[in-house]
Amino acid sequence: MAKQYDVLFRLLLLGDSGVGKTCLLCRFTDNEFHPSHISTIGVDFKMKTLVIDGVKVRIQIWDTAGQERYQTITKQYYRRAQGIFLVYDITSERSFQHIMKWASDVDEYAPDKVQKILVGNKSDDVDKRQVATEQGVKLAQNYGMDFFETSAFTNHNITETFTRLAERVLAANKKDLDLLRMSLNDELNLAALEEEEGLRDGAAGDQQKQCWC
Ligand SMILES: Nc1nc2c(ncn2[C@@H]2O[C@H](COP(=O)(O)OP(=O)(O)OP(=O)(O)O)[C@@H](O)[C@H]2O)c(=O)[nH]1
Ligand SMILES: [Mg+2]
Repeated sequence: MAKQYDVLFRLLLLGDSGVGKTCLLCRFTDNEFHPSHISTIGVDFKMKTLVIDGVKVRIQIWDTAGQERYQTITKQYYRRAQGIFLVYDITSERSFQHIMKWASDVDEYAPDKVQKILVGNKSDDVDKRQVATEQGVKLAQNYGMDFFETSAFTNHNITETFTRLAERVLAANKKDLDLLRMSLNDELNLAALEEEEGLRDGAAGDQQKQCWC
């Protein structure tokens, strides 16, 4: 099977319900925007490949539910994340205050090496702004994170934000890249094997399985 990427990273979108996590992801992967809010249930993911410094980076972006009742499920995904978007809504002071809570959950459940980025979404909605850009800048500085204000609606800073986090993750994992490549190969080999077995089983149809021993 031809290798279509060099490395695979898992990124996680976190933040209160309604801040625009799903819209950010849809804009980034499909260049679409949905004006209605349909709360995400549990978790879902989308994939995209970026080329960073000549490395083909496949990113699997997990979109989580901001609603509290799903957070037990969400926390199970922290452990496997290499990068995390902490998203608030610039028109919601409350969602900004809650970033502290999300960040402390990340400290508790995610690997130490996880890379984080702060995102203030809905930058287009200037009339309803409750969180000044400087507040975002300051919070990000306190946490040692990069910071972007974005708009899934106008496509402002979307590619920049996703690319920056992927770059950070790649840099943080540079030393382990060979190991990751190996595990990726394992995954691909396993997938190819499963595919092959599936085909073989399919081809066998109703025939009785033969013993190879
Ligand atoms: N003006 C504006 N509205 C946005 C933007 N991003 C999202 N929205 C709107 O905000 C609402 C919530 O967006 P979602 O992406 O569903 O929010 P979410 O964070 O995924 O919410 P949960 O799945 O419940 O956690 C929707 O009505 C979107 O249309 C943006 O950049 N600008
Ligand atoms: Mg959602």
